[in-house]
Amino acid sequence: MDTPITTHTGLKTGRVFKKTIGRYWVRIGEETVVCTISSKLRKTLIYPEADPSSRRPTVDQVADIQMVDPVAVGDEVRFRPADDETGMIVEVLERRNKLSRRAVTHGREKWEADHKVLEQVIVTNIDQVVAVISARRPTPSWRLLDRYLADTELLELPAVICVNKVDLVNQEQIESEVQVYADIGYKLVYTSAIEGQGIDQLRVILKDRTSVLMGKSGVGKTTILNALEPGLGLAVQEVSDRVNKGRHTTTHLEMFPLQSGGFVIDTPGMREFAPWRQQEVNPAWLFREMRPFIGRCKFGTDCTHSHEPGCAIKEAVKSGSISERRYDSYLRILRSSG
Ligand SMILES: Nc1nc2c(ncn2[C@@H]2O[C@H](COP(=O)(O)OP(=O)(O)O)[C@@H](O)[C@H]2O)c(=O)[nH]1
Ligand SMILES: [Mg+2]
Ligand SMILES: [Zn+2]
Repeated sequence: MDTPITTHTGLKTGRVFKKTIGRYWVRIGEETVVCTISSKLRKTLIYPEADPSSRRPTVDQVADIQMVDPVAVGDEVRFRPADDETGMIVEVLERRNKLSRRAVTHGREKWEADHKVLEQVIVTNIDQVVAVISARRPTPSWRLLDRYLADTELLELPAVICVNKVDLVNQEQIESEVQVYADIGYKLVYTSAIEGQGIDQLRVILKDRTSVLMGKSGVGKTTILNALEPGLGLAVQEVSDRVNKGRHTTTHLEMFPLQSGGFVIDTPGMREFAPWRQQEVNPAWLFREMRPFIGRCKFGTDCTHSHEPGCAIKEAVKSGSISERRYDSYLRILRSSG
């Protein structure tokens, strides 16, 4: 990212919103420029952790370029425009954040051992996560929602919970079920993608931001996008069909520009994307209502809040100030990250 560029004259800055192997669609204002990347950028960034003197790229490594592509969807890039709506990316600007997962290695153990674990960047420079659940059909999976929220806390991003299909339920009832999330400070929006309720409110939330939609299949993400902007959901559907067939799946995720400004990214098939370096974070920190209690247990910061005596978090669960359902989700995440 700190590659010095000889001259910035004639360079433009835009946002990568879509890519295939070796081609990048860059949005600049209302325009789209299809770019390649400079070989210098490619060489600089493919092996970021490697000691440059210790190895030379082999054919095998080059074949895996798409896994460690230096340019990700969401990146702000500087490119040199040609005169025919194409260009060449010469620099990736510093990323504000990124949604990553551990890369699939396709059984190339030797390669993996050489490089330790590879990070597969899915999308960068995100402003918020919209966790979509449906009030019914399918009934809400609180555990999954809590996982999305924990993943979002890991990214230090704001999360909005979108409760869709409210036309199928008594709204008071679903509101009381999700009240716990409002109590701990998450923003909630109730929508019916079919009847149009809440869609204007959601549009305001998405405007001028880069939003990642998370939610299991069937909750209505595609329908919501269609309600926001006719045709958008359709485009997303095509991408997810492609994604489900592809081998290097998630690298092909696409950000969709919204007419009112901003981008939205659907994440089909990403129920558990095993966020990068989750193990280094104290899982209790990812449950925002637990934060005030961290360090107050008998065993201080060594407490895992699971079996230890004198645990401030378990006491808070007992007294009702932390929801049992949330605590249960915490235990699951604790065990899976152990
Ligand atoms: N009743 C009702 N059905 C909805 C609503 N939103 C989506 N659906 C239906 O739920 C099903 C799944 O929707 P889809 O958008 O494909 O979900 P996705 O997998 O999250 O993209 C479809 O049959 C939709 O018509 C809604 O607000 N109310
Ligand atoms: Mg869909
Ligand atoms: Zn504890």
